[in-house]
Amino acid sequence: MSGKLTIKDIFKVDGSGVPYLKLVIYGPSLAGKTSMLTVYNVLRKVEDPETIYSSLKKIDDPSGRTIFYDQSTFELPKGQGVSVPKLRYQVWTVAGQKRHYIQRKVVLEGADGLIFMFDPSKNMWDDNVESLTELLSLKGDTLGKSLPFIVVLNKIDMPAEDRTPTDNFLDMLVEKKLASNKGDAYMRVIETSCLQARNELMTLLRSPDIKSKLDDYGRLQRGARPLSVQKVAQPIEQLTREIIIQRVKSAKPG
Ligand SMILES: Nc1nc2c(ncn2[C@@H]2O[C@H](COP(=O)(O)OP(=O)(O)O)[C@@H](O)[C@H]2O)c(=O)[nH]1
Ligand SMILES: [Mg+2]
Repeated sequence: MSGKLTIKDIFKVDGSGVPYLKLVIYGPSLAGKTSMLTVYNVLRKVEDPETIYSSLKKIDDPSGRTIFYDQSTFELPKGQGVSVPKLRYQVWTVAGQKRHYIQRKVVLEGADGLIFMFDPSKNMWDDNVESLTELLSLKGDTLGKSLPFIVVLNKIDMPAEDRTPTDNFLDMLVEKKLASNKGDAYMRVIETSCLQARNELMTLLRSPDIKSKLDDYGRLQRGARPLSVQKVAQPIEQLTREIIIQRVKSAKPG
């Protein structure tokens, strides 16, 4: 390759010729993957509806369990310090139940980045191990290397006595060679409560002084995100940034 690089040399393009990234949220059933994407969708809708290219599509059963995936596509908001003309990021979740292995494999295809979500509920330990082991068997060599990877520990709202301590998850990441030591593992982990985020976002939107949090166009200002909501948005936004930085760096000649 010679001459000037264009954005299309760096990213894949979708059906309409626009560069895009594919992010996949992986993890055991009931960890909160659908909840994370749902909260993020609502957040984008109230902060900047123009950044939603396609709104949330859920393929689930009547009880709300994902049977194939959830999917939504966003566009980077303008003027956030990202010097790419137009970039979409697709976010997918997998169906966590064991019997949906083939569906997970299909959803994983072409992923540019991965979010792995742990469920700290005590009875979920084996499911967490099994799901991470499965992901490693599918993407092992690349995870955290050529394939950017973020770990989410959800449900931190649960009482400590019902949860597996964070430390055990850090140990698991070291054991699985996804981190060189506990400190390194901790750097990759974001603790969230999708439940709390959803509740706090709804409460905020219904609060009597909501007008003071909106800009001139009626959009919720970014600084008004409750911390729990920021934590839920962080994995998706940080991963998107990491992928862009990695791609741009590795595309630079020399
Ligand atoms: N306590 C608690 N429950 C949660 C949280 N996130 C999701 N849930 C609940 O966990 C269940 C499964 O959530 P869902 O998003 O469908 O999980 P998925 O199977 O990973 O997509 C639902 O009943 C959610 O309300 C959380 O942060 N804390
Ligand atoms: Mg789901």
